This record gives sequence, C-alpha cells and structure tokens, in this order.
Amino acid sequence: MKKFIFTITLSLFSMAGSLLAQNASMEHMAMDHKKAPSKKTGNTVYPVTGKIRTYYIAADEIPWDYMPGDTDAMTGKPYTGVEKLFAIRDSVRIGKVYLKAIYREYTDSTFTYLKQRPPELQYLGILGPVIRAEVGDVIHIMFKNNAHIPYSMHPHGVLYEKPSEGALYNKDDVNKNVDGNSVMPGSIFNYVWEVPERAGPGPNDPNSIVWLYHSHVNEPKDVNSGLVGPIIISARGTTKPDGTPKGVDKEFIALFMIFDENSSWYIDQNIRSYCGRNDSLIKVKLDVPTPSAILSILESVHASTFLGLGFAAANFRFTINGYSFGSMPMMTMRKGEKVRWYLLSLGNGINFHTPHWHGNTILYNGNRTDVIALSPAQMAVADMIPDNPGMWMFHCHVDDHMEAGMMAMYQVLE
Ligand SMILES: [Cu+2]
Repeated sequence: MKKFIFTITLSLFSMAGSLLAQNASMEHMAMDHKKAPSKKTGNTVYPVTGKIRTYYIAADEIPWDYMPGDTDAMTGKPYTGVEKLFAIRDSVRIGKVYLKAIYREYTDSTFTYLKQRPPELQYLGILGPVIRAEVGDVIHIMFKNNAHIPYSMHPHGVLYEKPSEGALYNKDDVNKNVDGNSVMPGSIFNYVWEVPERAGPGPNDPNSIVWLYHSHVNEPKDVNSGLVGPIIISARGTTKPDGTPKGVDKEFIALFMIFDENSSWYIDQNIRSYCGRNDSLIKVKLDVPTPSAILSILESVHASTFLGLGFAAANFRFTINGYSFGSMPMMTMRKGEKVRWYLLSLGNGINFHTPHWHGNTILYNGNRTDVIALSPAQMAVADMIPDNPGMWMFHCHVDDHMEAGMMAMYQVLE
C-alpha cells in the first residue's frame, strides 16, 4: 500500500517532544510504506486534504456531583423517595459527589488554563471535550495524564495506527510513554487520528456523525471512573468555520450511561473520603439497607431501584451526561431550528437505553419517531425540527432507569 506523508513544521514542546503545529505548512508526497518512519512525526495512511485539528486534553481527577443543587431539579422540592437513596451521604452511603477522572480541554500545551465551556454547553457535564473534524482532516490530541492511574484515549471510527490506538491488550505493545495505550501518571502522549471517508457519514447518515472516545487501559474501570467523550465528524466540504456541520442550527450530545461507581478506580478512596471509614463496604455490606434507605421505603412505594437498596445499589448512577434527576443544565433551542441530536451509550450490561423526547419528534435513519434504542457503546444521530415550544422531558424510557434518575429537560423557545 502506498503511503502518503505530509511534511510539516514541527514545533518543539516542553516535555513531549514533537507535535504537529496547527498552522504548519503541508506538502504531500507519496512514500513507500516500509520507508515511512514513525507515526509520531506525522505520517498518514491517507492524504491529508483538510486541516490538522489540535486539542489539548488532560485526564483530571475531580469531585463530580451527580445531582447539583439541594433539591429535586424536576419539582424544586426536597428529595423524596428513591432520590434519597442517591443523595444522602452517611457512614454507609457515599452520597451524590464522587471523586472521578474526566477529560478536560486546556488552551495550550502548557496545560495551565482550562478551556471554559460557555453556559449553553454546561449541559455536556461529565463528557470530555467535543472533538470535531471533517473528512480529510487529521485530529491531533496532545494528551496529558494528570491522574494517579495510567489512562489513555481510545477513539472509535477514526483511523489510527498502533501507537495511537489507546488500548492496552498486548503486553508487547507496552512501551510506556512512547505508545499511547497506557499513558503513565504525569506523562504526555500525542495521538494522531486520521479522518478518511470511512470515518465520516455513510449513505444513510446525515452530514455529521458521532463517535465515542474513552480510556482503554482497563476499559470497564476507566469508563466507570468517568473517562468518556464524543467525536463529531462531518462530511467533506460540509463544515462551518467553527467546526460544526452546515445546515444544522443547534447540536446536542447526550450520553445515556449508568456509571457503576463500584467498578471505579476510586471506590475505596470515595468510601474513605465521604463515608469516613477505612473498611471495604462493597465487600461486606452489599445489600444491607441503611437507615436513610429504610426511611425512603416508608415514604414512597417507589423507594427502591431494581438493583436493591444497599450500598452497592446506590453506587449505580443513572445519568444523562453524568446528571441525574433532572439536574442537567437546560438544553435550549428555538422553534423551527434544525436541531441535531447525538446519542451515546456506554458501560456494563444494564446500559440498554431508550432516549425519549416529550413534545417533539425526530427523524432517525429516515424513520419518524420519538424514541430510539441504544446498546452499550452505540452511537446514533437524530434530527429534530421542534415545532412545539415549551419545557419538555428528555429521559430514558426504561422505567427502572427513569425512576432511578435518568431524566433531563429541554426547552423550545418560541
Ligand atoms: Cu436506560
């Protein structure tokens, strides 16, 4: 196979060596595969016809609040029933805040300043930075692991070679900070992801599609710890200067995921920090109801999740973008706008979800509906032209999931 190489101006980076400079000059020339030296110098399998899109993303350990505020966000009233199971912190229950690891975007390679999300994008919550590209581009991620555990960035859909796969499953691959399959704490790795046609929209897709990225050193533990984000790829020639797809007025991204905090890297630390104890509750008190849970039973017939009432049950957090019980910041659009929804799911075997919009309908694969089905790691795109102003529920239609908090609101303005 012929291999193309684009020669670029390499910038020197403080700790990480070379990096593709965003505004580097590019020149294409064919090159035999065997002669192609290292992927780290910017060789690509496909010709680069578009832009080099550079992102500075770190894995940061932060406390995450699954239910911001002190009241039920849907009703404005105090927590009742099953909400208490998830909200109350005591000696045998962690509460609504957990230490997690999430992807966050920085302004440059010094990783000093966070790139702030504007208010209208606060709803993205626990999702990592939205990585955007058009077919023909190259995505370059400078990834810094600020956490205390080896992490990575593994993308779906885009084209990568082994060092940029970001998944640890072959010990022969391990070359510490040279390969991106397991980036050590404090280290930086530069991922290069190509965006050929096969990473872009297919014949039945609209002009942009969504892919997941997530850490894949120990995939289940990494994603339950919080390391997941979206990639949006638009078709060749269909991207606005800000990276969003042409013909779309508003985009929304929603990850339907039950985070299993029992499987997080931070479960023991969370027990220590928030329950104030050093023993391992997960082993000894799996299903013992706590006084707060018993109180909930008395208050409501719905005061139990299908997983039970115990310590472990309360560590399954039923969320959209990491928010439960309507606590997600409002998603706002206008009547008549062309709205694109990117739907994602990830996680263990109970992550089968059915996102449902009240008030308006969508087009999905050419079908009209207001519910779609997602399996773990499924990625879907739906288009909506809202015609019905108001504040509407947006929730998982699996009863157990909805009752355990998998709901949010969206607003259509006149
Ligand atoms: Cu669900």
